[in-house]
Amino acid sequence: MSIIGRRGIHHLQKLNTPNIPTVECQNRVIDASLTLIRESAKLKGKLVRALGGAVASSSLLGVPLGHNSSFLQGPAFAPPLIREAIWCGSTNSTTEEGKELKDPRVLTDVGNLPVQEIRDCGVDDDRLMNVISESVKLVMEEAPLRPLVLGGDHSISYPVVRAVSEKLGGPVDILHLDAHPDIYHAFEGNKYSHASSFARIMEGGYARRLLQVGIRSINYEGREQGKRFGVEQYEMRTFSRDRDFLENLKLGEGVKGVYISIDVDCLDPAFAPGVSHIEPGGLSFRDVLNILHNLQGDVVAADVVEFNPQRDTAGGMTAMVAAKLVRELAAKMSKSYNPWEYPETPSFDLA
Ligand SMILES: [Mn+2]
Repeated sequence: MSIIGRRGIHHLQKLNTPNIPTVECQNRVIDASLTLIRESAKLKGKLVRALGGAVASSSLLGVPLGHNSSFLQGPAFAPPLIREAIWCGSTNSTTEEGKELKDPRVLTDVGNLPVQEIRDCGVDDDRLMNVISESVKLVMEEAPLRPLVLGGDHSISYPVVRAVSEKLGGPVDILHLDAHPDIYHAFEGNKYSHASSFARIMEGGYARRLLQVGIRSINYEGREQGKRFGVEQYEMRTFSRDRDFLENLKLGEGVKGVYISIDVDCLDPAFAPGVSHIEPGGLSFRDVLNILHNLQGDVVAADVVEFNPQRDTAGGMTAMVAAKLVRELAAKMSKSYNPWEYPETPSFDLA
């Protein structure tokens, strides 16, 4: 038998043996995944810098991860549906305060981190979380790009915030909109659970202030953990009293900026039924926009998580809701030197 023939048989025998991924295999897939994000971020960074005038520019990074959910894993499928809804022809591409999303200086997209492929070669969550952090840093390397991360379940906020804080060299203030505080020490034994991400963030010292808004599913441990970490928890049952304060927030002064994490279930399920954890009594969409629009602070990064397309209405209502949150966040994050360079965007602010 020829050498080629023997190799062929050997190869087939290998395929027939149980597939035990090696560290070598994992390294290759992780390298390739990060190369994908690095090159994409370089391209978008070059484009934005070539157009000129932007000091901060939002860039989408999809992290399709759903396995750290305690209930349903559908959020892994969210990023492509959010993107589709952002550009849905039923609405125009201008944000409420007048920024043009088709301008790459406002919004670009570096694509998805291939989470499934990384997990398929046996990478565990200790390493996967590091890879997510690395991908966020690669986007931040390409100034003026700032990461606007599409989840995924809420477990991704830990590696994302960690990366932002490490890259900027200090803590940030976090505005966290959610029905849940996600601050269990661990949930069902999983320290990376989507119900524990803010415990990891606070332990790591990545946040100076953590404001949780929209909370209406919180137990004894959630309140105790909140006190332990000095979290400012604004519960829905007192929202009418807190509204004026929350609609006039000023954050991020004296630290590296503001991080905004939006769990779509902060909204009342009447506005956003496509979530894993339906919790009545939430914020209206306009409440959330008022909080975002009026917030004073330098938003250095953000995420929109927990949209579950498998629970959405047939018309994709929650996809549109998640997309509008992303659009308005993109407008909030992007800033320009020269407002007059954006003819379609008269209200570009320098804040
Ligand atoms: Mn939640």
